Amino acid sequence: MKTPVRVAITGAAGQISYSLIFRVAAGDMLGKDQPVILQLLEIPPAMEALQGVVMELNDCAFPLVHGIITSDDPNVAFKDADFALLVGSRPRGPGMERSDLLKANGAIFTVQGKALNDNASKDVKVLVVGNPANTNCLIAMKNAPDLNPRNFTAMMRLDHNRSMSQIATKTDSHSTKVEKMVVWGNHSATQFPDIANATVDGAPVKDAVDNDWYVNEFIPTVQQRGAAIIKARGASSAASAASAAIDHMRDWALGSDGRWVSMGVFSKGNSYSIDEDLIYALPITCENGEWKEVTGLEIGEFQQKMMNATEEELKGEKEAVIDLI
Ligand code: NAX
Repeated sequence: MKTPVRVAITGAAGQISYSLIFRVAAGDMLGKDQPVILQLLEIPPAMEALQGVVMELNDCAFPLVHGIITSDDPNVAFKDADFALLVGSRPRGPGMERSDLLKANGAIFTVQGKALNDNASKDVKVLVVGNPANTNCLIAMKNAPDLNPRNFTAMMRLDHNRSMSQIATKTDSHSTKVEKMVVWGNHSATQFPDIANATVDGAPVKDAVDNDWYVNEFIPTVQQRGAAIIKARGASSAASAASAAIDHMRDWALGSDGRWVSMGVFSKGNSYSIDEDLIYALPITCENGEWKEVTGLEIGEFQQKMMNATEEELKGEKEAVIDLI
């Protein structure tokens, strides 16, 4: 049996975590042979609800769970963490401007960045899910100067998975047959799901679908999918977001087997002329616990325009929190 690893999850009493924690505990993220110690963070008003989650976790008698720690102190929850999934964040309240939301979350992620810096394993793998995920990730990263910036990533995998599913349905194939999909930029409505390199059953997707569908249906459907789910379900994506977080961390930790995935990563040194001080989603492969940018892709005029738009939004978000980073 392997030595247990420590997995910290924030927003642990929230709806995404209600799917996520149980899948981590079942071994879906790190493998069926990897024991875990769960370190769950919440804010004081949600600690009672979190105790209910812990009771259910205990009732599952998961063989891989070797300990459960709960806390409302990030210094406790991140102690020696090998993995940190930052799910908890402040939702947008009535009348709240986007800049207010950025600032309210900024306050959370400065504290959590410092707590990771001071307490987590130096190799901690951090995934930020809580929105605005890319900018929250940038804030956490900047507040953790002793950790490698490459340890910090933002979740774009839900957008990536949504794209693959839409293509599979359109081409009457299966999502496992879709490869080399890229979602660039911000996890927001400016994200750019790009099929220029994508293949389905080994053949170019752009030959299998018409350009009008791609530009006027596919891209807006993926960009607006979160809103469509809220409209249908009366609540935001939860199980699919948890599943994407599992996919992201599993591939990062255990490798993507040469498959391209989309991850929001620190843009320093990127090969696509993107501003070097953002968390921007790029095409990535993972091997030996490291992520690597897919380089050398040709960027056409339409792609450049779409990539610039999402970059501009990220620059604007960064400006709104500049005093926190
Ligand atoms: P919920 O409101 O159900 O849960 C959030 C939990 O976080 C609450 O229990 C709250 O008490 C806790 N929390 C708030 N501040 C905290 C802090 N400082 N420390 C620890 N816990 C804290 O939201 P849920 O539906 O679970 O969504 C969580 C976040 O994921 C939201 O910001 C949401 O917008 C974001 N999403 C991100 C996605 C992505 O692809 N990156 C997709 C899904 C989701 O929309």
